[in-house]
Order: sequence, then structure tokens, then C-alpha cells
Amino acid sequence: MRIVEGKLSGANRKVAVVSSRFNEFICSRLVEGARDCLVRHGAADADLTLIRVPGAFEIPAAARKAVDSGKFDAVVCLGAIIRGETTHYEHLAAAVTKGIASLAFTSPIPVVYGVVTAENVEQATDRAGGKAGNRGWDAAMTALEMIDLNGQKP
Ligand code: INI
Repeated sequence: MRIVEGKLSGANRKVAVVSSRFNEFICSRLVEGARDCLVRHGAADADLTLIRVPGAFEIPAAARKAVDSGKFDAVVCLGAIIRGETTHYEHLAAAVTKGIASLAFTSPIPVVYGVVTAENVEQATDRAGGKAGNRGWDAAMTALEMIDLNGQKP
């Protein structure tokens, strides 16, 4: 069987990381996780661009601009949406997820979802370098695999 899958190399890869500042203590850990993953896999730190936006709601629009710039091989979207007392969480999480998904489905380059949606701060911390790993690192790994796959014929 012919198998088509991406390799995990960061060499010569130009990656945009779009991260929100809301819940900064979580987002900064996600960004560091993504950066660490990309550099450990051979990406040059100078080839990485961090685009910061106020909140997760702003991520899809900024990611779209990064895609349209033609400067990057992939865009990694990072943010943290933590459940509050209202239904705001559900609306925001759904809007951001749909926004990133619709961009990912039409983008010529991989757009990766690394937004943590958590019940509380503890759960978010666990997923941002705590006991449940680091979603930023995971998203960056996905970006590397999908960049390589994107360059292959199916
Ligand atoms: N933005 C987040 O990234 N995470 C949140 O948990 C959050 N909450 O809970 O309100 C949040 N709100 C801000 C939102 O993303 C926009 O920045 C704001 O509505 C302006 O458009």
C-alpha cells in the first residue's frame, strides 16, 4: 500500500503563531510550547512570527491575514477560553472554533487549532504545560506534519 503522510521537520519552515492575550498566563505557555516544538524540530527561531491579538474572538481574522500574506507555510492558532458564570463561554468557543475551522478548510496552507477550552483555570493550566501536556506543542507538531503533507501529492 502506498502511504502518504507528513514528516516532522521544522527546517526552513516559516510558521505564524496567532495567540490571544486574554488569559495570558495560559497563552504564554502555549506559545512557548509551540516555539519549543518548532525549534527542536529544526525551525529557525527567526522564521517564526508571533501575531498577538486581544482575545480568542480576534484569532480567526488575524489568522486569515497571515494566510493571505503568502509569507507562511502554516498558521498555528493559540488561545484560552475558560468557562465563566454565563453562556458567553459556549458562544465564544463555538464562534472561534467555527472561524478557525472555516479558514482551515479553505486555506492553501495548514491552519491548526490550538485553542484550549476549559472548565476552569486548573484544567487550562493542565493543558498548557501541566499534567495534560501542552496544546501549543501539540498544535505545532500538527503544523509540521501538515506542512509536509501539504507538499505531497495524495
Ligand atoms: N477571550 C478569550 O480569549 N478567552 C476568554 O475566556 C474570554 N472570555 O471569557 O470572555 C475572552 N473574551 C474576549 C473576546 O475573545 C474578545 O476579545 C472580546 O469580546 C472583543 O471582541
